[in-house]
Amino acid sequence: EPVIDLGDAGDPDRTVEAQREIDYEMPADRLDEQQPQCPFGQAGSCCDICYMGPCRVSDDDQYGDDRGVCGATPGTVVSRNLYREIGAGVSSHSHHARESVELLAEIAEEEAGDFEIKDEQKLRSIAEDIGLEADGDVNEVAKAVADAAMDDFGPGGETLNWLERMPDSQREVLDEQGLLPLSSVDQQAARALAQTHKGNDSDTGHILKSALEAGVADGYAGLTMATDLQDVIFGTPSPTDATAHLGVLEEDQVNLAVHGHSPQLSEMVVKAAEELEDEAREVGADGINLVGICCTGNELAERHGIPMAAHSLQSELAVTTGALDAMVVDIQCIWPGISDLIECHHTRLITTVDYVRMEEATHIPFDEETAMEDAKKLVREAIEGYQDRKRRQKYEVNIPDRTQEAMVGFSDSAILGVLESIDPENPAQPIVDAIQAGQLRGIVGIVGCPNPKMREANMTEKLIENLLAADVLPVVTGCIGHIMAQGGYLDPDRVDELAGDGLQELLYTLGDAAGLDGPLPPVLHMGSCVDNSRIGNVIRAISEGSGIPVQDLPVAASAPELIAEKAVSIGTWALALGLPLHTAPALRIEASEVVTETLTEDLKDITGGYLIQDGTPDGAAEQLIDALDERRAPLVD
Ligand code: BF8
Repeated sequence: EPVIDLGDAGDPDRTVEAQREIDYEMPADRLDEQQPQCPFGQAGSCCDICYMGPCRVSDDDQYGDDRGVCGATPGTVVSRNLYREIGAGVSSHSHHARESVELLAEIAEEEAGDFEIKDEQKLRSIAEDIGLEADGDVNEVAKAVADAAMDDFGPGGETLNWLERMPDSQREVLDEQGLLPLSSVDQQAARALAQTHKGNDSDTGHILKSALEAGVADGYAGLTMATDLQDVIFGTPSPTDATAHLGVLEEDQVNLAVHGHSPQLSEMVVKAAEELEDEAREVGADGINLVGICCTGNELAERHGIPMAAHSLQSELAVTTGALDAMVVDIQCIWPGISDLIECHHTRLITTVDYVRMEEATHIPFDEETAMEDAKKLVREAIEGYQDRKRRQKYEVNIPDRTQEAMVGFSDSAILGVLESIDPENPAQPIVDAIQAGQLRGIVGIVGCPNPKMREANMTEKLIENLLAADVLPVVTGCIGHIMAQGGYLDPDRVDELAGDGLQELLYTLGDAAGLDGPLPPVLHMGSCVDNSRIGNVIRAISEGSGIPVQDLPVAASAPELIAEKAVSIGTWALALGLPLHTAPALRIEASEVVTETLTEDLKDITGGYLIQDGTPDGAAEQLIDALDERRAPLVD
């Protein structure tokens, strides 16, 4: 009997239940131990930015008094807390983007011998889009693009160069509203801390305005820049098949998981694993089984069809299988709990980035100049880990018998390519036609994380089933991509069962145009969390191709199992882009009536976007569908 009982393919996700059933302390156990969680924190009313506090400041007596010791109002405290979350998100994403910028600059100078430019066409189209010379020597174009990108981290011009990647109509809206971000994304991130320091900005509206600007900066000098340059260097994904769930681990192979977010590292590990296959065989393994966890899993699946072993909430479960010989991590979403498990498992945990260390991990720096050499060290750790496992036979190997096939890799260019094959003149037209014909009620980008608070109720799956039945097309990224893959929602064979009649017709038409033997899958996997930019690019193409401003399109966003500060900044970008945004759990704004009113109502007249909070799949689906219907009605009349 497997210790980790994840049920059979097609069953609801049992991640949380399975965690409770095994002996090690898991996220689900720790969540239980944390109950009841602090209501002041959840309402956003806790202010701990100075040592006269912590204060509890709220419009509602239940969550605190009406002023902090310094006189801060609930609006000040709540907006400041929110802005700090967004600041952390923009810092993370822009830092991620910057690594790709530096790598592209090195490639252009021929100083990164293990890397090359894979998608020259994309490089040239980005150059053209941001107003650079797009013809000529590829290295010169790459250098100009890298310089323009790096400019977005320095003093720069009036605003970010990467804002050219934004839909025109919405950039104008933001410009009119004075909501364009600062010219340096680093400055934008630093300002989130400076502005919210004790005794600086206490004007709630002004703080929220800055928070929105930070969200825009994240969307372009974070997400979009990262995806853009990653595609240039590693190739732009196209639809491909991948297998998901922990059952992808193989008892008789060297199991190596790459976990984090940087394709720089994972792509080099792919090559190193291929090269060292013989070394693995020499020690008796049947080969090297490279698998991906969380967003790295999405990146590797969309470009190579590499198995998607686990989302971030399952990363500890992956270790407890006893089959994982090494887990190599880079940045973001690496749960510290993994470190505890390493003490009693043979798995080698290896950190690679200077600012991400873990107590039980070995640190092997990954450097772009010595990339292949470093990647080989990482793979050899896994091979040694495998030998430990076979030598000691101390821990039982329990690989859950659960895998699921998935079609992944619907990049923006793949989707637009399919639409272009239907209407070469205007790829937006087939979508507008489908909306007007009632086949398509709208599109919802469902993004983000697997939160144990919502996971047990299968929040994402149920929300998505509701949307599909109502002819709404869900497009997904991040760990939601894993949830969908594991649940069989990325399987074209399930279109008839899951999608409403109109959406079925559309998916068959699109599948035909894509040259598939059947429909597109009911849910489109668009990549990692930075690949939310792909959703932004599709929205831009539809808006500019149809002449319909973004805020009038039946398009919305949802983070149904929000965890990370990064997800909050992505959501803020969606609000600035003019989209209705749903989150669950609710953003921490309840303690301030002004902030709640601004984000759920007033923002409609500023950016066109607004916030929807609902913790139930039925309620969330209903509100999202209402939001889409409201936008669709004028287009259909
Ligand atoms: O950036 S979905 S848990 S892995 S934050 Fe993290 Fe959330 Fe997963 Fe990717 Ni995104």
